[in-house]
Amino acid sequence: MSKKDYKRYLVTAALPYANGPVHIGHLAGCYLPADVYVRYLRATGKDVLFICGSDEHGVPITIKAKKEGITPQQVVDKYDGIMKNAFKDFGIDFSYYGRTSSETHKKTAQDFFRNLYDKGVFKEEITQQYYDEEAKQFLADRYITGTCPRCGNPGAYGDQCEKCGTALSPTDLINPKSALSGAVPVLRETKNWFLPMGDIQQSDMFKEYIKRFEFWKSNIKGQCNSWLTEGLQSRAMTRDLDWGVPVPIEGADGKVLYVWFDAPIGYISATKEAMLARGSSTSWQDWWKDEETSLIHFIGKDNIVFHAIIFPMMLMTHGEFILPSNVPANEFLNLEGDKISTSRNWAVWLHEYLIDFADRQDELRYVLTSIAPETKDSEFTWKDYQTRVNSELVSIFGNFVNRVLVLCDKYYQGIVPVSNGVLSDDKLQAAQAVCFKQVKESIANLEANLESIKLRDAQAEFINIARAGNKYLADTEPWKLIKTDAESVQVILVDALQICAKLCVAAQPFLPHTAQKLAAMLNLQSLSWNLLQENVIITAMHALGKAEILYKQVEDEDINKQLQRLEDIKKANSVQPVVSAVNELKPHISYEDFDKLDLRVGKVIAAVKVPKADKLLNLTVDLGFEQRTILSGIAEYYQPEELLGKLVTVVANLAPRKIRGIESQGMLLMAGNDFGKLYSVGPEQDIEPGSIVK
Ligand code: B3M
Ligand code: ZN
Repeated sequence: MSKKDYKRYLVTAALPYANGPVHIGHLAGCYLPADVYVRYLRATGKDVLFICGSDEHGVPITIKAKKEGITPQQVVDKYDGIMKNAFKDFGIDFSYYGRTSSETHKKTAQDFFRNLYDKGVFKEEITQQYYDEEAKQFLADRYITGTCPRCGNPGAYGDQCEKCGTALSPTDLINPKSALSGAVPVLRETKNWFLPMGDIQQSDMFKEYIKRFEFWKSNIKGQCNSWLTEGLQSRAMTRDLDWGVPVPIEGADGKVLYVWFDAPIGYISATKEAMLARGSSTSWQDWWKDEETSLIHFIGKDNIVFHAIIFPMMLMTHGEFILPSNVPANEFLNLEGDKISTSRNWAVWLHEYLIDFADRQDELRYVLTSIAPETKDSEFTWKDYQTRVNSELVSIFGNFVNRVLVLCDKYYQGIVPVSNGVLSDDKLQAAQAVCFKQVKESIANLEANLESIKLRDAQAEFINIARAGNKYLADTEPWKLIKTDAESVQVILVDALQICAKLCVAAQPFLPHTAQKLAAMLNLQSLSWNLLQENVIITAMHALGKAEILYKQVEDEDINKQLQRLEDIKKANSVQPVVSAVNELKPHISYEDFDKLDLRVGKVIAAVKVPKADKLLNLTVDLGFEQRTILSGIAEYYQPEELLGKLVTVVANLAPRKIRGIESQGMLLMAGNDFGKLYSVGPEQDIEPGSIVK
């Protein structure tokens, strides 16, 4: 983001699908960073609106409804409430939390569509789509299953084979079946309205807009640029479904808006509702139509293209709206060595955390910000949670504050003494100078990092302030000095109180519950951010409040309970696939059949992610006599850099196949089952690339 100072800040956090509860991956991905940033802006006195809400349309909702045997409306009613409450209990302080099933939203989304339609923005196209004659409806990609043409997995979906990672379209599937009725679907013609993204990409307004990518985080810039280099394709903004916002034009019966068309408009409709609740039907426009507003979308990395490209294209073709000034997207958070997964129940659920760790929201906030996946995927483990809470929050921050308040209570009965600021000898003065310098530097870094949304680094500086305070006490030992030099002790403790006050102010974005508690202990009325620049916040004769312990130790038994829970889930998950693996031994083949395979040892010499395909890696594999490009569906299991130099087994005579426009010239052998990690199969010893495997 440029350093421009805006009149107001409209911060959004991705609207979560109302089809399941919130877990730590969601929090670390966008809700917590958005909340930290918003709390910072508010503390600095900025005019901020923080918008979120439930995304209640789309196939994920209808699938959940089918699974639970209830209606989509019942699904969203249930989860909207659960999510909203969990966010609130955790201290994600939205200005407004809306929902996309609201009337305001329906009207706003329909008006938006109509506006673009009337301008002639959309291209009408007739395409062939699968239709279920029994269920009497067109089938969304996820509703069609069949055999993967690539790996033979009989349970592949119409948009993707989860076994080999190949991105598919429904017509690629062998023996397609409707997941609704089991019927064999038939192809039927249907008309839909497409956003011509390729054309918009060429427009001057789009070219002007993408200049701002320059100021954005490199993960977003990188993903966007790779989409743009590949060239954008038109995408249907309407779908043949019965759950969603009806398409508001003639001849569109039985069609709804594409969920990614309506959902981001949810930010606008929620803003309207927020302003209506404040008594104004027009002021929402200040937030969406005034260039003095900075629009910032916090999202997870799987939502980048929708927020950085498609929604801005919608906004710019509409013409009345501002465009995002930043889209801070985080990467993914893993849990105890594995990808977080709702369907496998591999998650730390927020509502469960809030029960097991009642009133310890800030501990989780602290840990999640410490490990925030700001630049690459990161990992949550309970052991690390315990270590960070105990050795940082408890031992550094909590301990410092407690020592200062206990000493002030003991020596001065909680009434701040007079300090002339001058210490009696060189050694004490040196300790004081070191401390002041460190605190000043840390505050400067903290602010710079918050400004540029590097929250992980910002929070580290916060702890550094407490660390400097602790060191000051350790160097000067006021508890010993009190016997010989009471005047210096007054100076030291008054200095330390100023640091406590600064910590209280600076804690607000990260640890809001703690900031409140500490403000009561220090008896501070204002926590304005400007106070960080003051030398004296707490003056002589000020009455301090009652000292309390800020954080409890996380005990072994606390985390063992959580680890046991995960262990149980792992066991439960591992039962089925073993059975199916035993069942599905394939029929015999002849030696001649086997001999047709040309298996070679290859060495991975380059590996990159394939843009837009979460599961695919593009590998360059050296076979000794030549180098091959091989696409492999293992991005979930391997970071590209882990593969560099690895010896792998390549099916070298597999006919080349185009995936995502890239020709894959072979396949890697991988070992694994349907649920866990895949492991590459390679020779036991270092051996020449190109060696034959037989
Ligand atoms: N509900 C996708 C998701 O939860 C989607 C975000 C919408 S933001 C407008 O990942
Ligand atoms: Zn497959």
